[in-house]
Amino acid sequence: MISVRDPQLQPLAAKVYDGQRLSFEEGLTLYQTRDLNTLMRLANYVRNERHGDDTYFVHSLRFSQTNICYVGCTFCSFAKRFGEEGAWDWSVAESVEWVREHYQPGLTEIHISSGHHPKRPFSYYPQLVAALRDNFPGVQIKAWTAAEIHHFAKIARSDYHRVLRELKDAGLVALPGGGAEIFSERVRRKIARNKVDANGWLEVHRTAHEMGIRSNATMLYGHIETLAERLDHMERLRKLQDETGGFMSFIPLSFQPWGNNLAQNLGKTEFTTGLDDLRNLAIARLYLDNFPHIKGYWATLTAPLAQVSLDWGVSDIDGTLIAESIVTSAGASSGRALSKEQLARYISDAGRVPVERDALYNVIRRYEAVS
Ligand code: V47
Repeated sequence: MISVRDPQLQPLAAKVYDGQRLSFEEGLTLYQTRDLNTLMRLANYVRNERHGDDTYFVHSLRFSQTNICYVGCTFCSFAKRFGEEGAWDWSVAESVEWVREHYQPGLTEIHISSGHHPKRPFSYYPQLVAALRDNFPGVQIKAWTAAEIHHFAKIARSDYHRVLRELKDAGLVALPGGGAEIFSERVRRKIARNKVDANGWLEVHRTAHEMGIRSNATMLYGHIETLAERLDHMERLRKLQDETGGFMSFIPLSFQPWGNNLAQNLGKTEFTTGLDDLRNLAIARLYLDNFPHIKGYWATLTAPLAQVSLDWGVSDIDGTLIAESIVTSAGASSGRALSKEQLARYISDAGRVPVERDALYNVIRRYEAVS
C-alpha cells in the first residue's frame, strides 16, 4: 500500500489494490484530486499488474483514400469539399499506388480512416480492401471507423452486419477506434451533428465484436466537454466491453485546435496541458478495468510526453504512424513519422521493454530488457 496524501483517495486506493471496480462518483473524485502523485502510482500499479514493463507499438502506415467529407465536424481540419484545394479521392488503383509509394519493409498494418464520401458506392470499399490485401500480402488491414461503417450501411441501404461481413470477407481484420468523439448528446450536437450518434457507434462495435472483428475506442477531449461527460464516455465503453470483450485499446485524443473552427466558434481559448493529459490517461487506466490497453498516442501527446505516460497507466504508444494526416492537419506533432528504433528508444529509456506487435496485439518482437 502506498502513502496517500488526499484522504478522499484512501478508499479508492484500497479498491484498486483489491481489484474492485470504481464507481462514477469515484471517477469524478479522480478528476478533482490535486494528489496527482497518488493517481499516477495507482494507474502504474494496475498497468504493471497487467503488463509488467512490456510496452507495445506497431509499424503502421496511415492511409485515407479520400478527405472529401460532407459531415462538417467542427473540430476537424482534415475534411475538404469537392473541388476544394487539397482535396483527394483515390480510385482503387490509385490507392494501391499510394500505399506502394509509402510502403516500408516490415510494415505490419495499414490503418485506414477517411471522410464520408457522398458519391462512392459501397462496392468500392470491399474492392479496396481486397486490392490492398492482394498487393501487400501479410500486411493487416485495420479499416474505417464506426462512423464510416455507419455511412457505408446508409449508402448500401444495408445494415452493419452485412457491411462488416463484406469487408471482413475482403480481408479487413480490425476496426480503428475513431469517430467516437464524446458520446454526450449535448456535445455531439455541437461538434459532430451529422455524424453517427453514440448508440450507432456502440452498435457498430457490438456487431463487429459479435462477428469476431476486434476494435479500439477513442475519446476526443479537451474542447467543450465536462469532466462528467468524459467519464460518461468511458462508462458506456466499459459497459459494452463487459458485454463483448472485443475492445483491444482505449485512445484518448486531446483536441488539436489549428485549422478548424471549434475553438473560435465556441470561445475556447485554453487547451489541455501535459498534466491534464496524464491525469486523463491514468483515470482511463483505472476506470476502464476491462480494457487490455490504454494508448498514449504520441501524435497528440508528443513523443516525450508519451514516454512519461508509461508511468501513468499507458501500455501502448501506437506506432510509427507513417503519413498520419488527420491530427497532423490540426497541428499535432505527428507530421514526421518515428522509426521503430526511435520508438524502442523512447520506451527503453523509460525503463520499459519495447514489444513490437501487430494490429491484433500478436507479438512480433520483444526487445531486450534494459538492465
Ligand atoms: O475520430 C479529428 C480525431 C480521430 C482532431 O484505433 C482529432 O488505434 C484531435 O481513429 N484534434 C481519427 N483529434 C483517429 C483515429 C485513431 C487514432 C489513433 C489510434 C487509433 C486506433 C485510431 O481523430 C477522429 C477524431 O476523433 N480528430 N480531428 C483534432 N482536431
